[in-house]
Amino acid sequence: MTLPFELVAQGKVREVYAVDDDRLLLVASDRISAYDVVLPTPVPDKGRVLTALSVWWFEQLAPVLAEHGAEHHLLATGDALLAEGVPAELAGRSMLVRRLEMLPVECVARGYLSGSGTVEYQRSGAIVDVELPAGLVEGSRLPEPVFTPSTKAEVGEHDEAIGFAQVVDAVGAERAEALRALTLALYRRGAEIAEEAGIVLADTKFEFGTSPSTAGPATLVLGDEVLTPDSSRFWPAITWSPGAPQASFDKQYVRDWLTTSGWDRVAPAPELPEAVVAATRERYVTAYEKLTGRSWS
Ligand code: Q0Z
Repeated sequence: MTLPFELVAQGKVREVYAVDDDRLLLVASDRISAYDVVLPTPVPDKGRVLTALSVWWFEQLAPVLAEHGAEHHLLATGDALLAEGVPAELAGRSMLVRRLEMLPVECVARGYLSGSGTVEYQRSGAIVDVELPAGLVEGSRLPEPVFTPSTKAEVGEHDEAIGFAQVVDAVGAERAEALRALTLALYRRGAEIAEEAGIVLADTKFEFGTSPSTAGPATLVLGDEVLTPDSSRFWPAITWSPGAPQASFDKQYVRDWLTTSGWDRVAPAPELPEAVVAATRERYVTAYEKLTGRSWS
């Protein structure tokens, strides 16, 4: 699909276009990645479901943002974008957002130990400068959610965990404190809502910016996508069992099939069978329906 806008950033599964000086269009595709590789088979409706989920979360999190004197970047989505020249085929998986000056840190919150957090913990008993109690295992719930920021890696690289002092160096002490407090407050509210829906929100990554147009002291603005399975770890609460890697809410069928396929995890990945695609699509729809209490269609 060619858009009447300039492409300004491209991720593995989504793109950013410039609409004008003040606004961007974030377009989510139906592409899916597994083991860091984009698969050749799209998952129908993934882009629309994740966009709808992000939009819903922006609404849910608005009170938390307001308590902290912060805002979000979402301006419009769906059919409202047709008037801006967004083609109908893309409107449902697009968000029109305020163009921000993005802060150069990934704001990660973890309520459970997993992945690179577990690796760091096993090595040092901490995640960089955040000390954790002894005896935790992959999948453990942490006594309190923790702020474990990371650098923004270049495409193809992995984000690297940084200490709070590096956040201070990057954005200043006052803003670093505000980012930590806001990240943890947003995570706590998100995890509470997810828990009520039978989903463990193990961890998530937020990106913040500041708005060049906001008058007075710079306001923190929540950007990017929020609390989707692509920016977070979602686990089914019913199978949560610390001590081994947890089943992924959305990608478990894909990972299981790729493992049994004998693929060596070096690109290119094989095409997914229809049944795996259908089951995975269903998982995205189920996550949307459980969280929002709305029917997908
Ligand atoms: C976010 C990203 C994606 C690749 C740019 N409101 C904003 N203002 C300025 N910049 C951004 C945003 Cl959201 C911005 N990214 C991350 C998103 C594909 C990279 F969809 N890049």
